[in-house]
Amino acid sequence: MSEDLSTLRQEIENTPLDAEEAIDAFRIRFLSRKQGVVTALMKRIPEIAPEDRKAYGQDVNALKQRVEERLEGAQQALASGPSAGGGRIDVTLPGRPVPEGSLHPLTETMDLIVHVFTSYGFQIAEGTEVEDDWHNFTALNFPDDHPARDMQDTFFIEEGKTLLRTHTSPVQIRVMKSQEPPVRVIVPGRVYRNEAISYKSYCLFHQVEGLYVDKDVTMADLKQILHAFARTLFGHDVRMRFRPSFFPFTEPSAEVDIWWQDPDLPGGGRWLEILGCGMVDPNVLEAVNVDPEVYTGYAFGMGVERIAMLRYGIDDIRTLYENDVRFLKQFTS
Ligand code: 2U9
Repeated sequence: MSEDLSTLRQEIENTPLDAEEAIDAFRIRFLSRKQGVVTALMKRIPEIAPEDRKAYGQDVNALKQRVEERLEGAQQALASGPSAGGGRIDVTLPGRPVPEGSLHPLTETMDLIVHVFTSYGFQIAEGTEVEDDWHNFTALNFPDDHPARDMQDTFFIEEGKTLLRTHTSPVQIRVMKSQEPPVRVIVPGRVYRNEAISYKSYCLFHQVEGLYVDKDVTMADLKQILHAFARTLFGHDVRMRFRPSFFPFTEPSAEVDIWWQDPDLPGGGRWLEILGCGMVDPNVLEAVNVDPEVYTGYAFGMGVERIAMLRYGIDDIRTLYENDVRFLKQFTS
């Protein structure tokens, strides 16, 4: 008698006990004094190593108890259920647990960010991860000697020609080339940067960028939409500030910080950067044949990892890429 206890446990749980014959067969198989499975397992006790004997005995007892519970439940169901029809279900049994999966924290965060903007009328646009230099840099007003164009910062497939996109902005360039304003798109996707790997940076990450180009789009529109976004992600009372900054593709440019309350910090908290934004630089509009005298636009961009790390209190970006189930299980909703 060498049947593995967990196989037996499964058999005990899964055997249908919906008829007299099935119940009898089940009782004989497990509890018969002479050749029952439980008796055989008990007889094995002397062969078990002394240090394992106690645990083994407890396991066998638990197994026996489960057999008895199932028999009792099945008999009750048979006695109380309708006699016609044959198939009876023991509704007194606890349900079998179904292992539950969950969304990766990055997927969950990305979906939430995209949802905020689609609910304001943004269309989702996506593109390829391999791009050319013109769409990734030139059209976005990067000067020829900008450090991002360096091999140190960008993964080139063919130097100066094809590359792994360093941001999702080339997608907006392609959208603007293919459709007249108004353009209102949100662009989620994976991007690559040739950076030293550490707790705060990885060679790939995810961005969500947005672009709105139309007549009379102003910085006030940008502030309104980003405030709505911050409220959804960080709570209705979120405090935010716009801090002047610089990007080649926007003018003026700003970085947005939120107030992170933490009683352990001097001052009760600190400002944390969550995204960058600005009004689309006229040079960028010209590159895609949109007249900057007629149209204006705002744009913003954020790193999804950064937002997910803030929301969940994750302190090392690499944990988002290791797929350690013990880490991921914490995000089961
Ligand atoms: C077009 C025109 C303008 C997208 C923008 C940012 C500001 C920004 C960073 C946030 C953290 C990149 O992931 S990060 O390192 N992004 O600060 N991105 S404005 O501007 C555009 C995009 C497309 C045609």
